[in-house]
This record gives sequence, structure tokens and C-alpha cells, in this order.
Amino acid sequence: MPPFARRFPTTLDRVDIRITGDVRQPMTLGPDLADVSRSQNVSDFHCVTTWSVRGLRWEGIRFCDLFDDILVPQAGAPPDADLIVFRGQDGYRAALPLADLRAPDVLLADRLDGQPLSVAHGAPIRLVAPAHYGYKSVKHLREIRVVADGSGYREIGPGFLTHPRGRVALEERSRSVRPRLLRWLYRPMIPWVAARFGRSLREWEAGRKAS
Ligand SMILES: Nc1nc2c(c(=O)[nH]1)N[C@H]1C(S)=C(S)[C@@H](COP(=O)(O)O)O[C@H]1N2
Ligand SMILES: [Mo]
Repeated sequence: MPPFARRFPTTLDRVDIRITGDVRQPMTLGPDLADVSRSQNVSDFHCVTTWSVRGLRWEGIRFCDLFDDILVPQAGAPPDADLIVFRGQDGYRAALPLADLRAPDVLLADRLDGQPLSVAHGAPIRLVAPAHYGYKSVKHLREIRVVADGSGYREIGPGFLTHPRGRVALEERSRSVRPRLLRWLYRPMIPWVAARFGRSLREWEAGRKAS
């Protein structure tokens, strides 16, 4: 989304994710993630603005395995937490109900199509929730916040443009704007957003090489 298209991660070579919120023991996930069993799947990816990519092979750790094997026993997260909020190194964030994140195709992915994740697609590690619009799949993960009661949670940006679940199959593009209207508004923005993201990424890459 536009405000984040010009910000890029600072830590690319290692996973460094803080576990915060309603936990007994806040902790940091790093190399110990290697102990969680790995998983892979092929899925389609749908941005809410109407572009899609088919047949992506993601590899990483199932969110449900991370939650049950580390967040509950080690961080003391409530097994019946309401929401999980994901935050990226660029400040972007999105939340999904824990129940949705338990789907077996929801991964913290560090590989895409057999390669380590690129910066463009979320290095060093990102969320992938294929049943939900792309805006839920937070890239460059920095923080996972456990929320016991999500009733007061506000999404980033204009709240009416997001949906608490954002399921693709039900066209949950927004909580209040009709999907047909949004399709019609979003579609012409795609080339502009893509060009701006591409330009920012090239500038950032050139800046890294120079320093
Ligand atoms: N950290 C972060 N994650 C993000 C975004 C972002 O700007 N920053 N954009 C979201 C949106 S709107 C989409 S459609 C997908 C795009 O993923 P891709 O760049 O791998 O295609 O990432 C999502 N995750
Ligand atoms: Mo998107």
C-alpha cells in the first residue's frame, strides 16, 4: 500500500521477531525457529486491488505449529487468543483472527519457488495467508502481537477499507464498501502503485550498494 512502498527492511540476513502483547513472557524468535518442523504448499495470491498470481510455492513454518509449539508453551500465549497482529520492519501491520491463522496453508514463509525470499516479496520472512487478501500477508516480519480480546483493535489506515477477516472466497475486501465499487476504484491504480513500488525498490537497492 502506498505509504509503505517507500520503506524497506533493515535486517535481511536473519529472522528477528518479537513476541509481544498478552503473553506471560515476551520473547524473540531468531535462529531457534529452525527447530520448528517445516512445511510447504502451493497457493494463489490475491491482492485486494484485483491482481492475482497463481501457483506460488511457499516454504516455511506453519503458523499453527509456531503457535502451539512455541508461543503457547514458551511465551505463555493464551491458547484461545482472539487476534494476532503482525508488524513488518517497515511499520506496516495487519491482524487476523487466531482461528483463521490455524488453517494448514498459513505459513511464516522464508522461501518462494525454491529461492530465499527476495526483498520485494518480504525478506527475511513473511506471513502468507492464501485464503485472505494480500494485505493480510505482512512482509519483513518484526513483531507478532498476541491479543486476548480483539474488540478494541484498529487496523492501520482508513478502517473501512480493511476487513477483519478479508477472505477472498467471500470477497471480504472491506468492512463497509461494496466489493463491486472497490474493484472499479482499485483496478486503475494498479500500474501506478506497481511502478512506484518498483522505482522505490530500485532506489533503495542502489543506495545499499553505494553505502
Ligand atoms: N511489511 C509489509 N507487508 C505487506 C505490505 C507492505 O506494504 N508492507 N503490503 C501488503 C499488500 S497490500 C500486498 S498485496 C502484499 C503484496 O505482496 P508481494 O509484494 O509479495 O506481491 O503484501 C502485503 N504485505
Ligand atoms: Mo494489496
